[in-house]
Amino acid sequence: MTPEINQRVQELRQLLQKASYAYYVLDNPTMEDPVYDQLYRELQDLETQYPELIAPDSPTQRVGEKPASHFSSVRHNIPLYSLENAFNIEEFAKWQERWQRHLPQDFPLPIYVCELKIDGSALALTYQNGILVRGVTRGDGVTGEDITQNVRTIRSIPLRLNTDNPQPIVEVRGEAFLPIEVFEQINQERAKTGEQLLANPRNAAAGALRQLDSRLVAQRRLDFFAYTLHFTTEKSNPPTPHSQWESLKLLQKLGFRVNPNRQLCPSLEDVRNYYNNWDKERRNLPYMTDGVVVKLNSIELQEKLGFTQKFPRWAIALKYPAAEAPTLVLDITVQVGRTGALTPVAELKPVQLAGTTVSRATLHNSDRIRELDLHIGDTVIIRKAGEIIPEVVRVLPQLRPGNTQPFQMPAHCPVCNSPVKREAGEAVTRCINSSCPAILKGSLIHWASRDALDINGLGEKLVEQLVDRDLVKSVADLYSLTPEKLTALERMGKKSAEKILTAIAQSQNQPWSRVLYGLGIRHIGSVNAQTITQNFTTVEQLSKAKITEIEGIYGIGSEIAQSVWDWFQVEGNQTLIQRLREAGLQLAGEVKTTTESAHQPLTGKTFVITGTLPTLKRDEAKELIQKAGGKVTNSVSAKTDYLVVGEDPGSKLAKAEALGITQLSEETLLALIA
Ligand code: 0OX
Repeated sequence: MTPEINQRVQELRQLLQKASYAYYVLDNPTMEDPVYDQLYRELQDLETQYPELIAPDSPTQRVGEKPASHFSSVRHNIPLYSLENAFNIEEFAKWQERWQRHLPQDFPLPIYVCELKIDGSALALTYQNGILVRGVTRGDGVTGEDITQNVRTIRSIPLRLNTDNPQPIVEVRGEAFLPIEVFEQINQERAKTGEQLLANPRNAAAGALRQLDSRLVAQRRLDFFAYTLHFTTEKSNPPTPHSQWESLKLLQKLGFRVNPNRQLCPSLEDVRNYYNNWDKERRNLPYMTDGVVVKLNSIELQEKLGFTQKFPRWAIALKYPAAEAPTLVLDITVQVGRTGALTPVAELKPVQLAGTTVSRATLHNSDRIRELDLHIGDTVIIRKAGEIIPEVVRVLPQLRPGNTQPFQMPAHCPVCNSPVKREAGEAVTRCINSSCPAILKGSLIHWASRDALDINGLGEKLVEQLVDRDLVKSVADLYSLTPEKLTALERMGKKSAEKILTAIAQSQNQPWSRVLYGLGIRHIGSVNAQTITQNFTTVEQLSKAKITEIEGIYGIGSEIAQSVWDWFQVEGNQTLIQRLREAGLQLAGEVKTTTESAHQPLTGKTFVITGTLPTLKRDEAKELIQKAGGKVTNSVSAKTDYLVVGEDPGSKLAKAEALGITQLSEETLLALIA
């Protein structure tokens, strides 16, 4: 290993760290994804070649290679206190009077800092000489679980603090959380692949953090807001903050994401306004909050007031009441999904909850009903879990009428009446009759969905009719529908029938990855389908592949591989593939694009240069690009991959912006071809 290689590794780390910080913490990306990926791969290759260069703060070290066997229980460096709760401003005023008694009577009212109370999982992070060395769950506040490997996967947590004067030990606290959008995506994906839905973002985040396999944690895309900063050992010139407000600013400087919706509030009136305002506004936030945290700003005052047995005297959680309401369970019905999973649903007496009328709530599965001890006729408390899916929280047994019976999951499918099955170790009961109309309807809707074959107009109502009238018994039958068959249906004119048949015919051009996703194989979401089809470019290859070969694909685990393999073993599925082939669907095609450029970093890429570059002359830049396998042209078009931008760029920049073409600085260009 030469000093040049070492220097290159350091340079790559710095570039990637800077880009990652801009993307995950500042929400202001400075580097395009393909550029990031290429630099990342270069760093990875160098670290594979020279393992002695691997360092714990390298961006490549966020995800562990293999799962942990367990988490150790460790003692917190500083205990994590919980917060006293107030549920309205009057309770807050009483708390204010209480802490004021600890101070002289004429003590002026100090300033508060109001922060949003993020509804996630508290984490304690330890940085030693600026490097993240430990991440621990709250636990009981004195000891927690060491989940360092999982914490490292959270991109907005820096692996190295952004400072030239790292203190020996820095302790940072904050809240890890799952953005609502990610939570919803995960649940949509789970619904499609027949997995149990996650109850709410908080549980989903806590569950993810306790996964032993950090590769799975990384897939959850957790985020983190920091709110407490401690220096436990002091070196010369520790940048000791004097207030919570300064701490938050310093945390941000050190590289953490700090919630921007904080506010200094000099009076109780200001706190009241903040609390009331965010009760409405929080519904527009991309993450869950369950209240606000009010803290005394002055650290000196915080130290003076200290702690009770359980809580700091200088902070309080001013919570919003949970969206809960009592109602009556009129019935429990059972739905059958595309995968045959039977989901019990509570049919409720309609009730207002957080602005909407709720008349149904999921009961997940029979275990959950047993846990709740729920009978039809019970009065229950329902909650909008994470304000997203209504669920039954508990039963009020004192209100149970006489003569009710515990609910029994049916032994037969409520749709096709064939016997149902519950696999050992699984919570889900399934209908295993593959020609069950409920399964068929679900499969057709999935086949037509946007990320699958994207057949416009083939919605729930039409699918109902097609299946109920025996016009369609498999997705392959869609391709032999005729205008006559369709116009015989309710509310179907000649024009609509033509439109639908055209949409069905167009789906024959959809790529092989979408067809694979559309087949609805368990655990195969659209991302997995793309990964698999990049590696198995024809259905023949995939149907003949061994489990180990499927598992060998990066990002595809054993459960997924098993599921694909199982699917192709079923004779009926082989027949389906044959029929889809005859119908003209794409069952081959996607090729990995990265292999062709393996030896030359810019092979296949077209560049345009505009403006004056800081160090290179135009011709020099052109030559460098060409030597690295790239092509340089004079004008921007849809075929341009990158625009290299210098000072005073010409009209090419506007055109590239309009076409959404990736822009590069000279620095990034050089990094790409180095
Ligand atoms: C939150 C949150 C939680 C620090 C000392 C007592 C409470 N969930 O967003 N805790 C704290 O502060 C701790 N701040 C927050 N913003």
